[in-house]
Amino acid sequence: MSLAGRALAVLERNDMGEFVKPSQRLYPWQWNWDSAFVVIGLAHHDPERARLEVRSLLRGQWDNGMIPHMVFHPQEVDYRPGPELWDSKGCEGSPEVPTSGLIAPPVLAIAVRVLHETAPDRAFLEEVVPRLDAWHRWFHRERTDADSGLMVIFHGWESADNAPRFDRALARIDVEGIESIERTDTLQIAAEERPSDLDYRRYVALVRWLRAREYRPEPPSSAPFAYLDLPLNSVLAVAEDDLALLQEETAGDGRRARDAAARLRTALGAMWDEESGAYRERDLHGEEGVTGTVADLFPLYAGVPDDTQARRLVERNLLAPERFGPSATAPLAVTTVSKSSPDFDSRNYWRGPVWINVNWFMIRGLERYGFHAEAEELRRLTLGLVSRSGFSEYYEPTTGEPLGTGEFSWSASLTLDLLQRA
Ligand code: 2M8
Repeated sequence: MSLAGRALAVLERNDMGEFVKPSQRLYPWQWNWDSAFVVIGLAHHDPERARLEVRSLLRGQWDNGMIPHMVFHPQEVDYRPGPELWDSKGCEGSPEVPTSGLIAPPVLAIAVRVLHETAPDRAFLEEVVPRLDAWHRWFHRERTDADSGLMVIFHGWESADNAPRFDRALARIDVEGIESIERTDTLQIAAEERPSDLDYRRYVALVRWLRAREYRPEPPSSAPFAYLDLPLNSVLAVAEDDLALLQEETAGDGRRARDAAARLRTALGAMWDEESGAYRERDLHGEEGVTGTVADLFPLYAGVPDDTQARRLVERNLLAPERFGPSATAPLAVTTVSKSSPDFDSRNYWRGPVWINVNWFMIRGLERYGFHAEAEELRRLTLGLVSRSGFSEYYEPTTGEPLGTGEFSWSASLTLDLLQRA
């Protein structure tokens, strides 16, 4: 079967009717950015199904505009922690369907733009664009850090779970009185490829603290974990551009979204670190610094660096063999943590392995700056990896061994998009 055929078969198997779950057993609910990635792949093959995916995710939207990172459509599944941890029903403005109270990088408007470009449908746009606008406005209202102008995240689950850049912020979280929860992930996946039990106790402690405030700590910097995350802010900048375009297509006014994108770019630009040739992140209760993780490179995707900075970022970091790029001993890229970092772990989740969504963002960033040969090389490497190792959740960078769960929807779906770019 062709690679596209195999990718579509994964999406079909994971299709629950109204939403595509990220994988068969490990992730049985609807996850926010996973669904957006699914829309990007399906846009090329089954736009009507892609529209249904957007609509079912929007069923989880709160009155205040938030689209949470998990939507618990009714079904009997064995997944912990599930809806009981979040207790969304008791929160003002929560929707009919139970949801989480956290968010994910807002890829949805980016996905709707791809869908619009492959299969325009004006009535659909008129239905969803105001909902996307409410979602983006929510960010600026609820999550802006007054000093930097960047959005704050309250939990690793809002970006890259157990990435080493969150270690210090997480270590501060008090787990007194928080029991170890019965996890379902480590029944399926080797413990050394997943976050630790202590991480999970901290995750739960944070959710309890946030739930006590209906997930709206005021100001955002008062949250125990308050972090200026570069991937989320970069994705939001691009999503605002894409929303502006969609608003203009529907005879709306794209000015708010365009201004927001420009403000985010300026704020991201201020995080440039000339010495490392990458961007700094900031823990609002800790230090500012280059983290040695792929997060430091995300502003490339959003078009933040000038051309000189972009070249430096690509040469010194993204494609540098000793850092994130392919090397003789670790030919698979992009690693999620620099191979020169003491925190690099080739097998553990967001602590080093290669992820297909990260490669997709980096390919788009390279294309944006005219690094066409480099983008093409990374695209080929990524397609070669999924051809050989299947649509896994993540991959070991020295061997390409598939890690985490298999038959992972976003790896399949983004493959479909990468195949379109030949
Ligand atoms: C992972 O997150 C879940 C919790 O939400 C987990 O660790 O079990 C992350 O990779 C997240 O980014 C992703 O959306 C989710 C489903 O694929 O899994």
